[in-house]
Amino acid sequence: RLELTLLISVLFPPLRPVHVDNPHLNTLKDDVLYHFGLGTGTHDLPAMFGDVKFVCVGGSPTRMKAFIEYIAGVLGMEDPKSEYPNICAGTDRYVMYKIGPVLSVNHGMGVSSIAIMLHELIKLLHHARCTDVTVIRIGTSGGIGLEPGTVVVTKQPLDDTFQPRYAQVILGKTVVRNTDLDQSLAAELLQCSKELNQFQTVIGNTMCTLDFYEGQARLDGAFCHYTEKDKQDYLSKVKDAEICNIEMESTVFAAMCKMSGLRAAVVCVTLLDRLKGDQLTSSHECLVSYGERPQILVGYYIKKQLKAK
Ligand code: R2B
Ligand code: URA
Repeated sequence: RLELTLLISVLFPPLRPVHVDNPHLNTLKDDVLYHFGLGTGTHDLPAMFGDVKFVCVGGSPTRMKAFIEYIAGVLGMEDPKSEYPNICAGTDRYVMYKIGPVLSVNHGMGVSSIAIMLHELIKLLHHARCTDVTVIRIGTSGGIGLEPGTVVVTKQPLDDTFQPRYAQVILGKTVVRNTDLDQSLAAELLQCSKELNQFQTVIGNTMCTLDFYEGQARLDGAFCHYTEKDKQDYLSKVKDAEICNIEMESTVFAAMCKMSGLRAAVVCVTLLDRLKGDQLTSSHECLVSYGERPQILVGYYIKKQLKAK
């Protein structure tokens, strides 16, 4: 009997819903997703989004539009008119595109911007009754001792004191949340990069900061009250913490995906080596082509997953 139960659970794994954990939502007649320009009273969310299985998020609106066009090609689902309407056209805060089971959303820069987007994204997926959703952040970052253009799959997001946590003040008290990501998903992405064999990919810790300049030990902001040596000492500690790259969203991204039961990963390309400098001096074309690497890796992963079904 036990064997039969096991067999059934392997053949028909239970569907994983998207959790919201907020009793107050039940008291709302309609839920307005203000920054998306969507809502349960105005849009049929299950019809619009019920089939979503992969959500890719990234900072820039242009990159997330380019991603949906790229993924349409990878999956052979190009629109003959090549038109991919922005689902969030009713607002200019975020953009959202969909092709088949793939949703592409931008999140702006920094933890506060991505947190607002994720509250509404998680509610959207919940209202749409989506199941078994994987969310991947495809982004850019500063590398630590890596050749620019290297892709980093995050093992553990750390805060700027190298702790695996996301701390937020709620009702005047600091609430600390865990930043664990899905390790099997990270391993699958690394395996995909080996199969692709197009660019260097590593797995390592990612440090998330609140600022691009002083928060990332840069010497080129409007203010800087430390020396070059102070900066190098700090970056040596960053390296000792096995941090491969620095960006600005991974901790809250991991924390919120974990709380809602979403399988999540962070895949960021490094645009420069922070041990060698602060300014982004590579050409625009070079930076754009680096920015395509996480898209290529995640596109390959999604195609592989859909083929296996
Ligand atoms: C990476 O790049 C942006 C800053 O330039 C920020 O959103 C991040 O995490
Ligand atoms: N994004 C960051 O947050 N830091 C960098 O150095 C580059 C991109």
